[in-house]
Amino acid sequence: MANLILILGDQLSHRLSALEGADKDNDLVVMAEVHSEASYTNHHRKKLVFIFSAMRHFADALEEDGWRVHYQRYHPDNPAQSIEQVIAELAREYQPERVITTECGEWRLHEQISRSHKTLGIPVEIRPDTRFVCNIDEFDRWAEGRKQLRMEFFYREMRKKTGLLMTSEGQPEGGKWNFDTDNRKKWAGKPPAPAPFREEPDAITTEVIELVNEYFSEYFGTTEGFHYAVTAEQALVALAHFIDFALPCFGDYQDAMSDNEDWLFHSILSPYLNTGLLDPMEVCEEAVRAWHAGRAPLNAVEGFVRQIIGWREFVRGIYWLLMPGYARENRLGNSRELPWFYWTGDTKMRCMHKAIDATARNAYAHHIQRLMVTGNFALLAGVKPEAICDWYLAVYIDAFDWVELPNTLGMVMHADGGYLGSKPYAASGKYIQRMSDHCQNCHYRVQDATGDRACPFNSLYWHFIDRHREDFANNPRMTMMYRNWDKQKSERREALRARADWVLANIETL
Ligand code: FAD
Ligand code: DLZ
Repeated sequence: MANLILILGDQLSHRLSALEGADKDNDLVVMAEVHSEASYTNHHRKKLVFIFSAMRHFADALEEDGWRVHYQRYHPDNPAQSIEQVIAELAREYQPERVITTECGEWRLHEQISRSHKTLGIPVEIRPDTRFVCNIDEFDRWAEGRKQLRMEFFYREMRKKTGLLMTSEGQPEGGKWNFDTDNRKKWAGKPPAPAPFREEPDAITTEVIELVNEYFSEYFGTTEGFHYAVTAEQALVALAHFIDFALPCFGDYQDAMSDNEDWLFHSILSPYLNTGLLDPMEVCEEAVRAWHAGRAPLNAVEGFVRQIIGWREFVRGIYWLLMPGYARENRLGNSRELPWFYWTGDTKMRCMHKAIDATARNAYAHHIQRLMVTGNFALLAGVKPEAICDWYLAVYIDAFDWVELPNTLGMVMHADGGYLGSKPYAASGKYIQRMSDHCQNCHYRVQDATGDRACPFNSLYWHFIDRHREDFANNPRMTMMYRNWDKQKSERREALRARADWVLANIETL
């Protein structure tokens, strides 16, 4: 045999760089469901079902395409419990010339794979991941020498590079790079939000659901109602579903939240993009085609394209630029443990309950719930970055370290000092009231900041501003907040501090 080709659970693409130029007759593709990957965090059970089922479908597709595949199914008694052990066993058995793989999406595993040639005694070739628009070296070059890294400027480069939404004169379509100011409408039930795309479990997925129920019964969430796509063909139908039914309103209601709609007008494509079932360029090109055909407005299509070639690529660049030190950042000095209700949803704060409950049922919550509800609360309460990062890594079907960490540690927790935003996304209950209908059904009163029933976000917001004066008072984008805080009467400030202290001391009872 010539080579072992290692394909990881989030590398399910026939165009994967590790497969380029490979020899179907002599090389052996290796895929493995292993305990070490399934247990490094309290993965949502739907995430485990999704990954294992998509891996099994992909292995079958490779075999149909003529590849030789060694596939290890999960069992707690398998002798090889990690990727390294699986490769070591096969290397002993087949004596290949080398191992070929594609850059992986986690520093932890990247370290293991890059060191493995020492124990294996054969070369391990790690190829660039060409599924991204911007490769790691290109991002490093873009970042070099810049005082500040701002997504907006990076995004413009990616628009020019890809030609997406660019005129033939090299200008942005519609005369503007960014239509975000049009994208902040509250949603009041109309137009109705489309039902999400559903793929009913086939025999492979059903078998995996049984496996996860048997061996991962203690893990977060539920396998019930699993409806995600698990093949590239199904993911393309999910993309078409989004373009037809949700994209036209994606922009308008991008920041909205609802008490009774889990998905609103979001695409629910991140699981497929992150595992290779969909290609980011094909997704963006399909959205742009919809705009050309008059099926979706420019503010929606530009907003959607920006999330993918802007934010998604930017956070990956930041991750590989700053790891491994990045994961240890805690510039705001937080020390609080994660409140237990993040795992149970058992809280009287309606917005938090709704976001966590949707997360437990679906392994999904949309961006504004992640950023402005569960994230905002953790920021205001001063939760330790590593604790909240581990929660986000566990509970979402689309969570992989390269994308989860910068979003949580950077965008939400501002623990990196501001790569993902020039000011923290801290907000009081007023923001949640403006963008949702949660507050009208809440135990707490959003109009109050002090008193027993006052919305906890309100006093916590001022507590955050107050306790981080040294960190933010000189930030021009925060001047107004400090002015507002300082001009309140001292008795009012004391009452707000006292309420926040009570909230923090009794956080588990909220
Ligand atoms: P849509 O709203 O339909 O957006 C379209 C696509 O844009 C997404 O599928 C995604 O690929 C991309 N995108 C949008 N925003 C971002 C972003 N900030 N960073 C990277 N890509 C983005 N996204 C993940 O894919 N995995 C994660 O583990 C993850 N963790 C997050 C943690 C926190 C605290 C926050 C605030 C955001 C996180 N995000 C993560 C980003 C974003 O919330 C999800 O990509 C999005 O909610 C996925 O749902 P969707 O496909 O319906 O997205
Ligand atoms: C997330 C995950 C899980 C749950 N299980 C596996 C697995 O059994 N085998 C595998 O190859 N990959 C798995 N993954 C994905 C990896 O943990 C890791 O996040 C990515 O491969 C990083 O690129």
